[in-house]
Amino acid sequence: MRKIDQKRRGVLKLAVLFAAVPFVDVVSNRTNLLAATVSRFSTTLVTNGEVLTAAHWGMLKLTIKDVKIVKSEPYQKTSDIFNSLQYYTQDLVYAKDRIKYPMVRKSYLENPNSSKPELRGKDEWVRVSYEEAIKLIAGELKKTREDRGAEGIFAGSYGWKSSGNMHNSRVLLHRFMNTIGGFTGSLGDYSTGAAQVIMPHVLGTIEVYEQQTSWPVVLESSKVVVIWGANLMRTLKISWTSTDEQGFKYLQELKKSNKQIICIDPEKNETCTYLDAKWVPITPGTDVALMMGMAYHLLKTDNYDKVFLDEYTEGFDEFKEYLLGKKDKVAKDTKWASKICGIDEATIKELALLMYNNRTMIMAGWGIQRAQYGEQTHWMIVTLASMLGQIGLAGGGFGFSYHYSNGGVPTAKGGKIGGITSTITSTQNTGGSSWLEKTAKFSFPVARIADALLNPGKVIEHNGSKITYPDIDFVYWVGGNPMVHHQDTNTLVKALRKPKTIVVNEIFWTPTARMADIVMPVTTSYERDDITMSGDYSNLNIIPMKQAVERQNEAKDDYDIFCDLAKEFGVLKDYSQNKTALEWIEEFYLSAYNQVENIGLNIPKFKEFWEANKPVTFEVPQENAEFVRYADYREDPILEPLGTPSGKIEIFSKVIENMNYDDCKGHPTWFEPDEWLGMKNKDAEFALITSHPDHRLHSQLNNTSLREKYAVANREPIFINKKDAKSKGIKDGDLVRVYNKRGEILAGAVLTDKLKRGVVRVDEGAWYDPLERGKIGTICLNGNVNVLTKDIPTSKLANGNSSNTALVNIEKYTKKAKDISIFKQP
Ligand code: PGD
Repeated sequence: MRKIDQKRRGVLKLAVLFAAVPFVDVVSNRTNLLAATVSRFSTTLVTNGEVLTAAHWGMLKLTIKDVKIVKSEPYQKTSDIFNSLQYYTQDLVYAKDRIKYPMVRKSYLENPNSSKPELRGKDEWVRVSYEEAIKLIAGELKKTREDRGAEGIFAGSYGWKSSGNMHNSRVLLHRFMNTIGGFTGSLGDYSTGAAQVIMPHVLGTIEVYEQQTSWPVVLESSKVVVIWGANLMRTLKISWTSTDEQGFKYLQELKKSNKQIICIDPEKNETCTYLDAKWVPITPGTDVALMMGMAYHLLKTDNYDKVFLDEYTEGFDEFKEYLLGKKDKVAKDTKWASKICGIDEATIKELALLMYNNRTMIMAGWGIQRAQYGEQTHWMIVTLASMLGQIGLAGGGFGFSYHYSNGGVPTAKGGKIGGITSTITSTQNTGGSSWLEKTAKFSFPVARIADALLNPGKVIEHNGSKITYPDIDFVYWVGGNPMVHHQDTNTLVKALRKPKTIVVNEIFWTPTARMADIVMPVTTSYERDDITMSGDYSNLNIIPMKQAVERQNEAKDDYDIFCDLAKEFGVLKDYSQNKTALEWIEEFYLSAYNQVENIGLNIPKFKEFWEANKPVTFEVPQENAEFVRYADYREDPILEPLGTPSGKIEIFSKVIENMNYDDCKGHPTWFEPDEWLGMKNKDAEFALITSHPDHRLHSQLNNTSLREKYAVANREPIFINKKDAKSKGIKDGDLVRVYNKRGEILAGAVLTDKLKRGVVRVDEGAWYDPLERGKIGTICLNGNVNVLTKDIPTSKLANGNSSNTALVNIEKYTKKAKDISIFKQP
């Protein structure tokens, strides 16, 4: 194996890329907490100069002029790949649609007991004082708690919030709710809803959020790289903490390598184009059928690793029976597969043999499991990879996180900062996958929210157990935008009419804030102190996120709001531990400081770090650069068993089989989705894919001037194959009505030959802008794709979301369209 240049081994250094920042004309920062004690020292604002900060989209250098942000740019570059998200901080801070003051829906303010919930989304708003808003929230929360207990309060509050281990709004909300007696929360997430539940049965680990075989190993050892339903060029622009952009660097090296790169995808996406890879266009939702065709061919031609299957897997024989069609009389051969997935038999066979005969890394994305029966995709990838027999070998096997948060970037040796915790007794670091922590008293799968609100008392199956939906009457949402992120918006509007009270802490007048009864104005992360690390897997940098500008209008930090609510409940001391945000931040830093000291290295003391305006950067030890996932298991399956019942990779799972579900059997299975291109009696013509956007983080940044670079006819773009568009009389730039039985949206046409015929793409994340506010079924003027998607669970096993299982019709929109108004004050 190639050795990585490690000249800087064992030495920690402060990054010196950032020149000294002139902290002149300093304005003192007010500590806005009504209740917590004052910090020992406080941040001073820069009047003119530069401030380092961080967002999900990377480390940013902000230029401040007269105490205002005038410029935002990347702090450093790692490759030639452009990250469009990094230039719009000032648009966010000074956005026209900032929530300026606490606001209450008129009918709710008049009488919370009879508040006309059908007016949510269209009622007038009334400005109230901050103190009045706090009292109103606390009073109604107390009433619901007395009437219904913790079960009646939903604070699952899913969302990507902002970076920062202190102002982690969802955790702050959970901490508050736990301090006053608990709440109903949610299980899992929208990203990997299906895979994260099935993988523990198959591999004994969640797998999707684990470190990958390191990129240097892939570059050294893989001959073939198969990118299966992933678009790294887009998704590596962001990270759960803050992207270190090291993945871009490796992508650039992959481009320069002479490896054979294949992209299996309905679209020749940016990554496929950048890497000049071979594009294998596939019908959406049929990857399992393709993999089964490949598996069948390997089996029939005796090109599969029997030794690996015997030693490291469980239940291949049961799967083999199914593959050969012993029971259902359907052989999953290449002819069968080709008919379903739209890829010719020769290509299927060629792919299978290429992957068997060469060291192959399968880099799979998550969009393919965000579909009905999504559990099957990743299970089948593991099964196919087991037949190839390269799991645990350098550059072989599979990786489910190369496209996310820079998975595969070697982990640095240093310390991890702490983070605010969701209970006052826990001390765990909530920086990483904090949203997966089970902190609530009662929970249901996150994407069942509309179903749960609409059907209290309903019992659902979930991963071998039964869950009863609680009767929710109070919803508190922070740091998320369900009116954009949840499937089937019209059903969600109906569901959000059920609870008595909805409170939202938000920065902007998002579609979700507009559906609330009480809205609390929140600071952006540039108006408060915080701290984060970059690189969720690499742990490369600790970044100070010092307040850059004054809080705008009456915006408060979520921490302030929850401290003041905690005061109303008499639990402020427990909640805040009498600490200001900066004191917490210092403590989080100290946690890393101590870890670093324990391994004989050193980093600056907190004050020095905080005032230096530079990240602390850690070194990567050589052994981490050589990491091969599952090498230990391969080396010694007896001493290093997997966490499955058999200790092996479970191609057949007795546990799942015993659940007796009709939509998830004991081995990978092809299930025909409710809506797909190959179905009989289709009631719509095109398969809809809803990828993650290139120029947003979900819905974040849709309200900035970056939108002007991609909006078409001032709407979200719809990408249509040129021939399909011609058959519908649609031209580039036309306004298009996209519709199905669930709803309709307007979108702007972009014609392309990079999409498989019969497929259209509208990215998720455009803000819902209904023609008639608050009305169910009205057209969305801005093109929120979830108006069209299906709100069904992936299966009874995982209950993940099925956002890529939908058919739509398209037509040129010839009427005069109303202009969008969602990015203005309501
Ligand atoms: P964001 O746009 O990031 O989307 O859904 P998510 O709700 O996470 O929303 C975050 C919100 O938090 C923004 O409105 C932002 O203003 C607010 N916010 C930011 N910082 C703070 C803060 O400090 N305090 C408070 N109170 N608020 C803050 C994303 C979800 O969408 C995800 S993760 C996935 S993977 C799904 N993907 C798809 C998909 O592929 N296809 C479809 N059709 N639908 C999807 N939905 C899901």
